[in-house]
Amino acid sequence: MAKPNRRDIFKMGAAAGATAIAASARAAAQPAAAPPADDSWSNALGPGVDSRPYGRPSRFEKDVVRRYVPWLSPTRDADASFTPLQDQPGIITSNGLFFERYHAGRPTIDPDRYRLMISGLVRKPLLLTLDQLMRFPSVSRIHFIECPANGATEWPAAQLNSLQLTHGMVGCALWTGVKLSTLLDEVGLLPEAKWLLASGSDGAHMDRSLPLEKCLDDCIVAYGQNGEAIRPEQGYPVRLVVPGWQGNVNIKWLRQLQLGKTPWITREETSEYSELLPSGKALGFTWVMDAKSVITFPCPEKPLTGGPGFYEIRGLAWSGRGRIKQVDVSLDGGVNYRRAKLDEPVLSKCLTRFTLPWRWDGKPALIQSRVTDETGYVQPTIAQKHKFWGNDPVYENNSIQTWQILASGAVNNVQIS
Ligand SMILES: Nc1nc2c(c(=O)[nH]1)N[C@H]1C(S)=C(S)[C@@H](COP(=O)(O)O)O[C@H]1N2
Ligand SMILES: [Mo]
Repeated sequence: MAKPNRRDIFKMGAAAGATAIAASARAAAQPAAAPPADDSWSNALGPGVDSRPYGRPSRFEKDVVRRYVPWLSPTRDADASFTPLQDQPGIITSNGLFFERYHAGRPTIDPDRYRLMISGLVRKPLLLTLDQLMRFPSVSRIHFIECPANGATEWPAAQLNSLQLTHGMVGCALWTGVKLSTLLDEVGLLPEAKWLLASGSDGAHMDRSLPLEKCLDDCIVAYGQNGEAIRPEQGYPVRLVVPGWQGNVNIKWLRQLQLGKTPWITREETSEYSELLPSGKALGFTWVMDAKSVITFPCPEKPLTGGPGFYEIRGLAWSGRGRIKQVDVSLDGGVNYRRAKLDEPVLSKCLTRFTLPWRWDGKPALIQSRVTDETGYVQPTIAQKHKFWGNDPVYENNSIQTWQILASGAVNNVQIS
C-alpha cells in the first residue's frame, strides 16, 4: 500500500460512504476555508518561568492518570495502579504515570539516612550511603518492568473493557544507577556464593532470591528514573532493576543485598509468585516475562471516532528474553496476519512500538497483535496458555489480546477461544 499523505487521509474519510458516521467524519475532515482567528491565548502575555518551578502536563490532560480496579484492591489505599497505555505516545512511561504495586504501602525514606548493606558470603561487607553508592561507575538503560499479575483478571474471560486495566501493570523507563556486578566486584564474592537475596525497607520487607548469574549479567541498583531521582512510587531513593524478569524481583526501597549458597524460599516465593499447575505441583521461580504485545490504538478507551477511512494501528510489544523480532497484526480475529512496522529504537527487554496503516471499511473487525521475539518465541493464544497453566491461574497471562471493532467505531475487549 502506498504511504498515504495528509490529503489522502482526509480524502479517504470523505470518500468512504453513506452512513451517518461517515457523513459526520466527512464534515470533520473538510479542510478549513480560512485559518483560525487568533484565540484569547494569542492576545495575552502568559505566565513565565517562576510560576512553575516543577512542570506539569497541560490541564487538558487531567484525565490521563493511573487508575485501579476497586474490587482488586480491597484495602483503603489501593495496592496496585495501572499505567494509561492508551495515552502513552512512545516507549517511555512518564514518571507520574508509572504503575504502582505495594505490598505494604509506600515508605518515605530520608536519603540522608538511607543505607544499602551488602553482606553474607563476601570478602568485605559494605554499608553504603546514597552518596557513596552514587560515586561508583554508572550506567543508563531503558527497560520495562511488568508485574506478572498484569492481565490476571482476563484468565477466565474478557472481564475489564479497558486497555489500561487489562495491560497497564507495565511501565518502561530509563533507569540510571550502578551495575549490581560492579558492587559485587567491590565486596568480593566468596566461591560458595551462588544466590543473592534482595530486600526492601518497606513494611513488607519484600525480599526475593536471585541466581548469581542474573545478578552478574544486567541488573542495576538504580537511583535515576527518566532524568530525575527515582519516584517514591518506584522505590526512592534506590531500587533494584532486574531487566526482563517479573516485576516483583525489582525490589524497591532497596536496603540489603545478601549473598548465600541457596535460594531463601521466602514468603514471596511460596505463598506468592508460585503457580499451582494442573498436576498439583507448584511452579516457582518463573522469573522471565515472556513476550507480549497489545494494540494501544484503537482500544476500548480510544475508539475510531472519524468514521471509515485511514487509521494507523499502534501498539507496544516487549519481551523479557531480549529484542522484538516482529509483530504481526490480524484484522480478522487471527485468520490472516500482516507484518507491522517496528519503530526505532528496538532495544532489549524494552517496550517496542509498532504501527500498521489501515483503511477501515466501516465494518466490524477483530483486531489482534502477535509478537515474536529474537529467541523465536511467539506470543500464544489464551487457549494455548490454558493448556499449560490449567483453568485457574493468576500470573503470566501474555496471551494475544483481541479488540472487537463495532460499526460505530466503538471498541470492546473480547476473547476468542
Ligand atoms: N520493597 C518492595 N519492592 C517491590 C514491591 C513491594 O511491595 N515492596 N512490589 C513489587 C512488585 S509486586 C512489582 S510488580 C514491582 C512494581 O514496580 P513499580 O511499583 O515501580 O511499578 O515492584 C516490586 N518491588
Ligand atoms: Mo507484582
